Parts: sequence; C-alpha cells; structure tokens
Amino acid sequence: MVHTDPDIFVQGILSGNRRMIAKTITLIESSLKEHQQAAFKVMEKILPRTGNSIRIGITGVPGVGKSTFIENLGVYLADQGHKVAVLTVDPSSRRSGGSILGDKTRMEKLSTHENAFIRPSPAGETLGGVAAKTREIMLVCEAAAFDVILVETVGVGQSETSVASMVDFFLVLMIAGAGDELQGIKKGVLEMADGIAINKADGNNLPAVEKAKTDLETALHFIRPETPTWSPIVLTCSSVVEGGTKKVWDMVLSHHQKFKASGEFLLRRKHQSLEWMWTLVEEGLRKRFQDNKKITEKIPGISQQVENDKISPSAAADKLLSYL
Ligand SMILES: Nc1nc2c(ncn2[C@@H]2O[C@H](COP(=O)(O)OP(=O)(O)O)[C@@H](O)[C@H]2O)c(=O)[nH]1
Ligand SMILES: [Mg+2]
Repeated sequence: MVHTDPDIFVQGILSGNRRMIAKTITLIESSLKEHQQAAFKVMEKILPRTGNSIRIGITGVPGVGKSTFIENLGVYLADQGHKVAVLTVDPSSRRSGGSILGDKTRMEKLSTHENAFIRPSPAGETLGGVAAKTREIMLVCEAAAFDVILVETVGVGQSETSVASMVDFFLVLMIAGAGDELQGIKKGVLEMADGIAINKADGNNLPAVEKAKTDLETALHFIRPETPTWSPIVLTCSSVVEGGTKKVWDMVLSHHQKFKASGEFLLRRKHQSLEWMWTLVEEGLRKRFQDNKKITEKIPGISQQVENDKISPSAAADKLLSYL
C-alpha cells in the first residue's frame, strides 16, 4: 500500500530525495480518490516552495529534433550546475503504451547526469488531464530545487496550447524543409511562440537554414507581438554540435530578465494559474455531467424530443443541466 501521510512526501521532496519525488509523482498520476486527496494535500504544502525556476516549453513536428535539443541544452545547463527537469506532454502515449512519435531519442547523456531528472508523459484520459498532471509534476520538481524545467510536447494535436500555458518561454523548433517552411506548424502555434529556432543548422543544411530564417522573419512581421517588452526572435541552432544550443538559452535568459524587470513574469504566471483552474473546472463539470446517472438516463429521451422538434435545444440543455 502507498502510504499517504503528506508530510513524509513533503519532507522527501524538499530534501530532493528522488525516491520520494518519484512516489509523489505516482500519487499525482493515480486515479484513486484517496491518492488524489493525498496529492492535493502534498501540493498545497509544497506550493510556497515552488516557482523558483525557468519553465521552457519546446514544440515542433516529430523529427525536428526536440529530444536531441533537450539533451544538448540539458547537458550544457546541468554541467553548469543547474538542476534540470525534463517532462513530456504526450496524450498519445496512453494508447501506444509509450510514445509513438516522441521518444526515438533517449537522451543518454542527460538521463545519467546527476543534475537531471527525466520523466515521461503521464497517462490520462484527456489532454487536459495529462497536461494538468505534468504541471503538478513540474511544481514538485521546483520544490525539489530543480531550477530549469524543460517541457517537451509531441507537436501533434492541441498539446502545444496546454504546454504554452504552463511555461515562461515557449520555443518552437523548426527545420528548413522542402519549400514550405511552415509545413506542419499551425499559425496559431507561431503566435504562441516566444522564440523560434531553426534546428539542424549544420553541414549541408546551412544555406537552407539561413533562407528559412529570412522567410520566417518575414512571416513574423505580420504577427503583432503580445507585448512591447518582447518580439519573438528567430535563431538557428544545432544539437549535434557541442554547445550548439547555447544561443537559445541566451535568448531565454534575455526574455527572462526583461519580463522580470517589467513585472510580466509574475503576471503571466498568475494568469496561467487562473487559466488552469478554469480549464480544470470545465473538465470537471463535463466529467460530472457524463458520470451523472440521472442525466445519462434522460439523454436518449430528451435527444429524441429535440430531434422531433418537441422541445427546443436550449430548453433541453437547460433541463439536462438542471440535474447537475
Ligand atoms: N544534423 C542534425 N540532426 C539532428 C539534429 N537534432 C536532431 N537530429 C536528428 O534528427 C532525428 C530526430 O531527432 P529527435 O530528437 O528524435 O526529434 P523529435 O521527434 O523532435 O524529438 C534524429 O535522427 C536526430 O539524430 C541536429 O541539430 N542536426
Ligand atoms: Mg522526441
């Protein structure tokens, strides 16, 4: 049996005990009510000790080099004494029992580094659920004194939005492709980007990478920056060259300093916390609705009435909601 005394978990986390960190994550990932309650208590107690990190989200189509990038940047930072946690949001890992697309690269150097902690995507029924767990795991890592959090998203579906709303800096990785540089990247994702790095800027790729950079800069001109403090920057980088991702880290630091100075750093985090609360409220309401027997019993009948114009859709919705 998993013991559920929150104080044991809290002490373990705060002292950086990896076994207790892993156990806390198991608690967070559990679907048992008892474990969830215990996890809430642990989270409540560690919250005052969280927040002391730079949170970076990394997205890009499969094969763009996210995992290799994280390995390169992670080792660079861990070697400098940073404590680096790597988390993943991948709602597809639930079905495949392991990521289909996300995990070809195993981060061999980083995974054995004493300053690094790597955690695969939690399983969950919904993207919101998976992302919410990742977010809590991130807070656990912060309480355990990890000061750089790298969150990789598989770059398919809606996971980019979830990751963008839990990080301080959202990085989009791209590669110079055949013709259309924006292939696979939705405009909405570019709009969320704080920075874009064109990866694999090495060897024969170099000329194409430089061209892609110019094209992207042109495209970005048409996107209005969200704040006068910062306009998204396009860089080139390589993860197969030692320290080839340092430029990206310098960009993140520059953003961090500017946002701290303007007060937007904390504002963004506060805003994100509220946004998360409402996302989870909506999801919770939907789940309660779907799990409510009184409601599910009535749905076929009411649906039929709506189909046959016996009752209006709005009246039907009102009636169903009134059973909540
Ligand atoms: N030339 C070059 N190849 C890279 C670079 N980064 C990653 N790769 C290769 O691209 C492939 C996909 O990388 P991976 O990190 O698994 O991509 P992910 O799916 O986005 O996580 C692998 O074969 C890597 O070795 C880079 O900077 N330069
Ligand atoms: Mg990957």
